[in-house]
Amino acid sequence: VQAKRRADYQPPAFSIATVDLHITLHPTQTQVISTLSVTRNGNHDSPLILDGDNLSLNTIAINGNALSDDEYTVSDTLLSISTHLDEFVLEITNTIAPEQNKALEGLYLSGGAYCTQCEAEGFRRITYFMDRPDVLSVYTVTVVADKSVPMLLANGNPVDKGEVDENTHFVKWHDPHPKPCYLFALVAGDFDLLTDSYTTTSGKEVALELYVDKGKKSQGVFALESLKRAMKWDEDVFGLEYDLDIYMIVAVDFFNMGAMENKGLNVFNSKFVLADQKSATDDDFFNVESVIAHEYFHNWTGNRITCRDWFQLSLKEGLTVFRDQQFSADMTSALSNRIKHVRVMREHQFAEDASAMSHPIRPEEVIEMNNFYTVTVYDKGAEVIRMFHTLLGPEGFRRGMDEYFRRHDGQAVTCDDFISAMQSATDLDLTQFSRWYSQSGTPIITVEHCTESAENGMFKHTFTLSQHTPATSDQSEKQPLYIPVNIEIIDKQGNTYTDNESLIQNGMIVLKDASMRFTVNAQSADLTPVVLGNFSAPAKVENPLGTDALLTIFKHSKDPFNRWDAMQTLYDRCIKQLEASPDAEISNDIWNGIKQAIAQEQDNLELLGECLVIPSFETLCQSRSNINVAALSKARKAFCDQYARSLEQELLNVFNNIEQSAYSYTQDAINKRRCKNVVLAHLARLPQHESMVIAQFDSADNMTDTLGALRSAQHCSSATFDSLMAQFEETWNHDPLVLDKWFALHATQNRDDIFATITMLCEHPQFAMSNPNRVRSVIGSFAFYNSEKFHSLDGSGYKFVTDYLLKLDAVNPQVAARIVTPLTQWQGFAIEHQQQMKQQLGRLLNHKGLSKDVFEKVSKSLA
Ligand code: B3K
Ligand code: ZN
Repeated sequence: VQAKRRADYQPPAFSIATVDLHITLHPTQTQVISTLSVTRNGNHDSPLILDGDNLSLNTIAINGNALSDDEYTVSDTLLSISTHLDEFVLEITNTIAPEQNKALEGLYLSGGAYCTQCEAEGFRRITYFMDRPDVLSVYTVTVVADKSVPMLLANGNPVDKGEVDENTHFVKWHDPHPKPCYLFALVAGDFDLLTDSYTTTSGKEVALELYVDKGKKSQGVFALESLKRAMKWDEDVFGLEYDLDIYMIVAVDFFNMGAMENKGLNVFNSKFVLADQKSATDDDFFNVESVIAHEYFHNWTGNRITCRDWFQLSLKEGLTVFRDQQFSADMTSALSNRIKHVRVMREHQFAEDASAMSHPIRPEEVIEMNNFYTVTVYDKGAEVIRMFHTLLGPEGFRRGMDEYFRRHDGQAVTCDDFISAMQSATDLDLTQFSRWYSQSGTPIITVEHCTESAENGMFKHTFTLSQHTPATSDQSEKQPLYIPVNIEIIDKQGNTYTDNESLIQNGMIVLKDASMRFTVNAQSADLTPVVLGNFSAPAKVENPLGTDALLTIFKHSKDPFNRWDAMQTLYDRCIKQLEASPDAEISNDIWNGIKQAIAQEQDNLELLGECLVIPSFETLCQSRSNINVAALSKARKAFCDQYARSLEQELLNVFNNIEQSAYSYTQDAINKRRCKNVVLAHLARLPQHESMVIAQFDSADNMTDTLGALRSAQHCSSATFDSLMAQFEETWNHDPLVLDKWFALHATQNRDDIFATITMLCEHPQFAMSNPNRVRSVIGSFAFYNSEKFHSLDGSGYKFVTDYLLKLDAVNPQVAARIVTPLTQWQGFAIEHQQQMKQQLGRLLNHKGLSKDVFEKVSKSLA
């Protein structure tokens, strides 16, 4: 297996101006006729090399003449054609079998419907082509099928339709915008259709069509409304309008990821389309809106301007994630969005950086591109875009974006092209900043603080900020980064200070050397520096603040995010204390501090709810090394138990003061439900409050509260949990998306018979290994979130997951490669864990026929 390197990029040897596809659908014998107009680029006599994967080639002709055997060679992965012509029409016919395609890449059947997934390199599983994002072509596609398949869709606008014969019909589509083949899509099936329309600012009318499984129409309404909000927002904030007459979204049940931004024809995992009050939680609604927006925003950042090569993936993904985050913040609330995204960074991205898969947001080396749709490329990529936004300000950022579109509309470009467009909009020199694209790893910012007394009862405070990025598996040398550090200096009364040198500007200081120093004069001997406020850069902070200082931040920081963050640090501290001495009791001072915090925020349920969340086990792992899982889980559990006992009265008050009202999906109602359910989960740890959990389960009129009760029941007696789960299953047996929640709750239970439980789940009539949503909800939830059982010291959890992955890999390598992640992240754990994890990784590596997806991650983690 050969890795590709970013440094080896060569421009394409040929261009393909137009692609004409004629596809006759059949489960095992789909026929593809592809007619390409090809032009040689420049002066060379290299053959035309096309990618192909799992295809059976039938015929090849150039300008109407069939090629003889010595004019081409064909292998498992390539078709090489020798010709001296500089311009010619190439016609290829081949056959594929969508029904046998369980990897869900290329053309496959989802339920009864045909659909495609081409990004990153799936088009080569449909026909021979230069399957790379810098070959842009205008597509005309004719879809032919039996009339039992009534709806035939492809990119662009429908231009013709009719009958082929009595039983067969066709629809012809034309997409005027040149695009790379990864944006090609075809869908054919029988759906329920929701229609709507949207008029752009400049007066263009766009038909909106949403295709869902029969009977699910009412669950598509919210997605369609979200789409219109996204279209409006992109016009208002970036001046970007939609550019075709029709925008289609299709929801399918079998899908490897969230959704796909194919030009004019998005294909979605039904999980990110279908939502109603009864079956979807507030989080589900949120996710639907943000994924709908994300794919829509790709129309400009991704489709109109695409990537030159796959190493540039963050060009479209980091930028589009940033755009969807800004949209969600505008639609819902900035604070809860920021907290949500920072949690993802700390829980998952930091873990990736600390693992053998560590890579810069623009990777240097790739074996299987699908492995690089990572939290680093996406979420850290978005944090890097956010820093541009912070440094340039909203107007500067907008100028940079405008320039980016002005320069590159219709092109396939690089991250450097983006940086250079941003550079044109600012006086700052972005040269050092651009290291964020090439350097991997999580920088650590350390804070030192010295206090001396000066004249007139004043004190001089000297602060030193330093940065260093620990070596990562892919890169041993690290250089200083250009880091915008949001900073607040406060005293116990809440007075704020700035530095004598005026290095702090608008609450921001730029740290670009290994370290920097500034001084503050104050009457107080006791100042608290709040460093990296609002997570102004994707970094860790080591700031040796006492619990007093953390509570001061909670009381006085202007930024609610920083108040939340101080609370998280405080909890982390307490848990560390319990790890060191398991029987210790957290001091009353701390409980009193938290009680005051609760009192202070009692009217701000949004912040209060978030502040009452204890950091997840996975987040705690990122500030620890040599982790003994049982000890850390025990400490976290002990803290949660003490928390519930010590704050029982306050928690009950919060719960009881939140008034119940009929369900509505508004920010205010969401905040209330969120806060109430966070509190309920704490109280559920006290046996006397089990009845509250049951009462909520019985009376809930929406999925958020039902699921909140079930999650809380995970802390109740197993009799209660089992009985609520059984009722839930009976109610929701017919709805696989809801059942996924039930699967996940079972799989994350810390119980001794967990493997028997999971085995049973896998035999559930609604479970199928071929369906990624089911596999993620059972096996994925177990591996990612059942830390105690996954990391059992006898190795049973690792072995269980490995046994499963060995089977799954043969069916769907992409999903297998996702779920193997926790196993490859052994670095932070104690040696006893590491040995067991590596043993299972070794079994994977030795497996005959292992996919290159899993091979890449496993071999790296054992290297
Ligand atoms: N661009 C797709 C992801 C494709 C993943 C390929 N394995 C969805 C998105 O990011 O919008
Ligand atoms: Zn995307």
